[in-house]
Amino acid sequence: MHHPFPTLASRLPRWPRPPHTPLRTPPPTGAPPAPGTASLVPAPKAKLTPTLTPGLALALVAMFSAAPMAPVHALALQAHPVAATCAPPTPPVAAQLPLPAAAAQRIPDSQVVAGRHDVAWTWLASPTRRYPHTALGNSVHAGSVQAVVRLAGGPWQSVSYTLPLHRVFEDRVPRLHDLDGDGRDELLLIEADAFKGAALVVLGVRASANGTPELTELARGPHAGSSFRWLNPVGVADFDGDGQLDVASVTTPHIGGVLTLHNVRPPHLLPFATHMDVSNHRMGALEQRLAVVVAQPGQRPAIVVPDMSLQALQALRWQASGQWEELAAPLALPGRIERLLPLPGGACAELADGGFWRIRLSH
Ligand SMILES: [Ca+2]
Ligand SMILES: [Ca+2]
Repeated sequence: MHHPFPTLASRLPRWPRPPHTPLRTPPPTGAPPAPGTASLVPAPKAKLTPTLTPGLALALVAMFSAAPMAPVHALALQAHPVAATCAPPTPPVAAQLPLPAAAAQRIPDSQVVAGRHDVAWTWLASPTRRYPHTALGNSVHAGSVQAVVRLAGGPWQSVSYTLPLHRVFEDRVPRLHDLDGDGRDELLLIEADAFKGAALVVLGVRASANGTPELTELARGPHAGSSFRWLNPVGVADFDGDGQLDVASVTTPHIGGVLTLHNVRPPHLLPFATHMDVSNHRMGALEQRLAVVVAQPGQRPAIVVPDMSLQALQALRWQASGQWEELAAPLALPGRIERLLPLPGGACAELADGGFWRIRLSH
C-alpha cells in the first residue's frame, strides 16, 4: 500500500533507543541514591527475579562485553501520519434497557457503560474527596459502583456496591469483560486504599442470602504498595496461552511503570510477568487509554505501550519460554502520546499537538 507520507520509522532513529528513553536510570552500583529518588524506584518482585550469583554475573558481563549482539526483532513498529482521526468509530450501544435516570449522579468526567450479559448498565457514583490524590485530574473519586443487573434471566434490579471509608474507586469507568467465559460479565475497576494504594478488583453479579442479585468481589490483585501509588489497566487477553483470559496493567505509571500480567484465580489476580520502564498514563490526565493489546494470528497477543517519556512505543509479547520478547525496535513519535486506541494490527495514536498517527505492528 502506498502512503503519501514517508513513514516515521524511516525518518527517526530506531536503534539504539532514543536518548529520552532512560528516565529512570538507577544509580551506579555502590553509589548512594540521589536524595529523594530512592523511593521512586520500586524494588523488583523477588519471586520474579532470577538469582544472580557473582560468578554468573561475571560470566554474563564477559559474554556481552566480548560479543555485543545486534538486536533482532521479529516485527517492526511503523507510524504514518493521518490527516484526520484514525480513532475507531464508537460502536452503537446495544443497550438492554433505557439508561436509568440515576446514572446522571455518576462522578464527574466518568462514563456509563452498557453491558451485553447480566449487567445492563454500570457507573461510578458517591463522589467523595476522602482520598486526596489527583492522578486523574482532581481529587473527586467514587465511593460506590452502581449497576442494573439480573440473575439468570430474572428481573433487572438496581444494585449498589459501596466501599468502606478507607477506600475509593480511583477510576473513571467500570470495564466489562467476561473474564471466565461463563456468559456473565465481570467489572474490572481500580480501587485505592488509604494505606496500601491502588489495586485491581474484579466484581461480579451473584445471589445474595435472600436470593436477590448483588455485586460481589470475585478477585483482587496486589496493592501498589502505599498511599497514592496508582495503577492503570492495559487490557484483557490470553497473554500466556493457557486458554484463559488474563489482565494486564501498569503499576505506578508516573514514577517507573511496571507492566504486570495477572492470571485470574479467584479470589486473586495473580501476577505472573512484569516488565519495567513503561507507562500508560500522564499524571493528572483524564485519559486512561495509552496502551493497546494487538491480536497476532497464530501467536500470543502483543502489547504496544509507551515508554516512561510517553514519546516512544514498544511492542512486547510474553513468550512460551517465560520471557518477554521485544517484538520491534522502539518507535519514537514526534510528540507526547495523549491517547492510544486499538485498531486491527496496531493502534491509533493521538499526540499532544493534536496530530494522529496510524501505528502498525507488522513484518
Ligand atoms: Ca464471567
Ligand atoms: Ca491466560
